Amino acid sequence: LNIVTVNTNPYEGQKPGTSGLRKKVKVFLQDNYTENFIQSILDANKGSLEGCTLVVGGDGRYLVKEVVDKIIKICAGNGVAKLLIGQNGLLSTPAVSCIIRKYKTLGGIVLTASHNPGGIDNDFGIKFNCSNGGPAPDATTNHIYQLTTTIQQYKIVPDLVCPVDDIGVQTFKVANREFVVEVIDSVRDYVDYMKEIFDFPKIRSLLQGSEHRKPFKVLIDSMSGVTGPYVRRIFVSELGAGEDAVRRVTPLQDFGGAHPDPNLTYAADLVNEVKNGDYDFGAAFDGDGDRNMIIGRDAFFVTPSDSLAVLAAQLHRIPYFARVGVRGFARSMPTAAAVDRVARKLGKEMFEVPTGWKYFGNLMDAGRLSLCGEESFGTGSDHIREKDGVWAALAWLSVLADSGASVEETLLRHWREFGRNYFARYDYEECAAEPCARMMRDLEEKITAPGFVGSSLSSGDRRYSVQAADNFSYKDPIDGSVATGQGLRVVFADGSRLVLRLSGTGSAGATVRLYAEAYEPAEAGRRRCVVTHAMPCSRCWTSPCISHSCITTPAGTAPL
Ligand code: VG1
Ligand code: CO
Repeated sequence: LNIVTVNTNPYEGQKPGTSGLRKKVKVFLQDNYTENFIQSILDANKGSLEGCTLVVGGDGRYLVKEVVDKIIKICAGNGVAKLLIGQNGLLSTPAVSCIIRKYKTLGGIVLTASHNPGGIDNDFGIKFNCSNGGPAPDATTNHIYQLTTTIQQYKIVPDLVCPVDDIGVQTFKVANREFVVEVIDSVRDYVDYMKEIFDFPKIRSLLQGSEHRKPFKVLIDSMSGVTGPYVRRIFVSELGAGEDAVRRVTPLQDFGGAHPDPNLTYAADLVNEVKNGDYDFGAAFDGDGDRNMIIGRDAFFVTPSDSLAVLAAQLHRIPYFARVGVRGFARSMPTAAAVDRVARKLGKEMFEVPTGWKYFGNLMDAGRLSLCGEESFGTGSDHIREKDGVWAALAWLSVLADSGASVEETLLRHWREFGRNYFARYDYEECAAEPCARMMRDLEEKITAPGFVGSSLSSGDRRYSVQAADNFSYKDPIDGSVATGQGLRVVFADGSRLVLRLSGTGSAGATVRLYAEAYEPAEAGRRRCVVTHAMPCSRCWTSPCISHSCITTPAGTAPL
């Protein structure tokens, strides 16, 4: 087979954002658009390509299979020795990370726009992960971007035919060199790893119940994303949960027309089923399987920031951590600071990084970080270098199996011990970019002007005095790299915060995110009704609470 060099011209705007290059499918369909970006990824790795192995897979959305085919042909044209590809092009984001690490490959290419809708009129994305299994750091993505601005040609083997429907090894001769494509079982390596991390028999007996204990009923929702086969293998085959314990476990190119984002809005179906049915636990995952939502009986909602804090406090219940020990904790800057209180109590190091999982990798590689999370339904640990939805659900089930408590009891106990960080996020999507940028500049000027720090703001009967305000910047403690302009934050004396930033994952226009956090110490409990609270109710996550009449108790919230 021959390598063909094709002349091309650069496209503007191929700059990876928070998590890879995300655009509308139709943008990727332009002549050479996708080829240019793939070639630029490979060029950024020039010098390491010869003899290397790369992992390739995606979340099953529209265009994944076509782009897998392009990647195969362009990798063959650039001296890559071997590709490990998930069957049918399917690999969850955490599975890619797991496989890169297990087989010590040079990296991987993940095809996903995560929780964004799929289909010809919606989104697609391409992300490069490095040899540690994590999303490429800023230096690498900037390098890739630079290359896209000057690209003149790409190399491809147009006649190479390599179907990915069946597991097995295919060998090709490309310009006198051997090129190997191994199509692998999408779930096996990941499931094997989960069985090392968690005590599956213990979770199984929780779910099945015993003479003395009712079965613990779960409902797991894959939202027609890539986790379907993983969920089926783990929850049905391994943990014996039964077919009625899982929903939407067939990956669909358009996610059934839904928005595969596991939160109270887009996973409302699951929330209602758990609320109206006899379930002790519900979980949902996003399109590519790295996000998770956890709810308890009666759809008791666990905020991602609380989920991180609870797991941090109870990591000893998970065999992996009992074995390897617990190092520090971390969260992204907008994530509520509940976990910080756990770190303080346990005497662990605590890191606050910019939004995006790529900022956790160095700390993990340096052995300083065990558990981290983001308010955007991301939770994970140093078992891999991506956030991991299915892992988070298994972590929760491990904690509950060991403690014997329900989800709600677990949260109430946590708040009783640490107090509670109320949290809300508002998203303003597809706004015009220029006025948003101007607003951010104006606001930055206001909050950094002399006199703002030390002033006070009020809401209801509360006064908040401004302790600090800035545009967040982060210096990586391991390699010293600096990320600036990561979001405006106003920090109040009692630890409450307001954060405003522009999203880096949107495929069109600008998205503004406003995050609000207010801390209530445990002893402040009985002071007032959650209905009139500025922050949302723990059960319905709306403010004011519309479906529950809540009062605060020293423990948190309880129905009237
Ligand atoms: C969003 C979230 C961020 C997350 C990122 C990727 O980014 O806020 O916490 O890491 O998505 O998640 P942004 O820049 O739009 O706020 V995923 O599951 O889309 O890979
Ligand atoms: Co995702």
